[in-house]
Amino acid sequence: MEKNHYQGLINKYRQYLPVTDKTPVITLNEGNTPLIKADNLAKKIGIKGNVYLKYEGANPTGSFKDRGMTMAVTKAVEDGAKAIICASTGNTSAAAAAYGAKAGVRVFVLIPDGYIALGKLSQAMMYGAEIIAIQGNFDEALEMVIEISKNSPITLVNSVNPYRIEGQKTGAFEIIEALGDAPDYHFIPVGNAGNITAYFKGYEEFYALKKSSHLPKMMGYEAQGAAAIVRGERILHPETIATAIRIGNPASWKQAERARDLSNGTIDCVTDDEIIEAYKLMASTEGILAEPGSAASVAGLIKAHKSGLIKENSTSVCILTGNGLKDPDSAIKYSNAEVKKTKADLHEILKVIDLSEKISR
Ligand code: AN7
Repeated sequence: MEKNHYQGLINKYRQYLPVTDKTPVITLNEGNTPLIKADNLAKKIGIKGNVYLKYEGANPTGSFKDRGMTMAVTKAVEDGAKAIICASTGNTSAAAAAYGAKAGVRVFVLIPDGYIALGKLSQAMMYGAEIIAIQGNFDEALEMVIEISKNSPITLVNSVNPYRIEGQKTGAFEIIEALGDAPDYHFIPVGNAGNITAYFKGYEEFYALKKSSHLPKMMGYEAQGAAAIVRGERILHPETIATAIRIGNPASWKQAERARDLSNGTIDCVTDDEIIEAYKLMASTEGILAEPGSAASVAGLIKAHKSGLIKENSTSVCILTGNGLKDPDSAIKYSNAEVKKTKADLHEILKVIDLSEKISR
């Protein structure tokens, strides 16, 4: 194969990952996602500094989960697994289903019935996963798949599987390589807290290798109705419009607190209204549609800026964890757009196109 042909994050970062030359790499060429300078957004928020958006929606199944899943499925196959299982608010199930299809193993996914975005469900169905929708939430589904994987020959591929974290830490490597150093602030949504754990591991490893001069402050944001870490207690009935992070008992709770404390960062929460505002602002100012759960990172940036936490001339990176196309229902529900219907008639159409209206920013 062409030497310059990008072949996924395991091949790119194999020296930092637990693989050997004999490991059968299961890849969809994930990773290498765009880091987009968001000057319009920064200006709109009032930030005097650099803001970048890491668009993880550009991964093959449309979310950051692909980074973890390429490693988890690769290692499962290396270890002889014939089946994998996960609990999911949607994106993990889509990624597990896709990498499982590529590997030729059976894939079982447990999802909370009625609480996963349509795009994610359609992906799991098309990739051929065996889908079980439970009358319960993600936390209950996770407890069950942990139990099932303990007692049967099915490999668990949720982020409690350490290979998931290994794959996902490569996001931090890419950011350091793109910027030439770590950013000052790293904004990230927090659900099960695997991703904040993974990014901090990546930042710590490259810092130890002197590829960066400092660690970024890790700024994690839960949804207010699911803010277990912020409130210091398990939330039995988490609620938020951001179904991706509708999680009340984060599995990597302690590791998230460790990342916060060692980096002098924060774990805070944002309301559904703040999430929706950020969701719309990104799309309208930057042309970037990320899903509501991802918008928690930008909502966090706005909140932190309002509290005076962002130093002038600093660099912030927000992780946009999932593609907005995953959740067309939310896009249609929360956009202010009006679809104007007319006859297929030039005069009628020209009446609708009102050139006295200017685009404002
Ligand atoms: C778009 O798919 O937990 O804090 O089962 O889909 O590492 O859990 C998804 C989580 C952020 C939170 N943004 O990441 C699942 C699942 C999006 C997500 C998160 C998720 P973690």
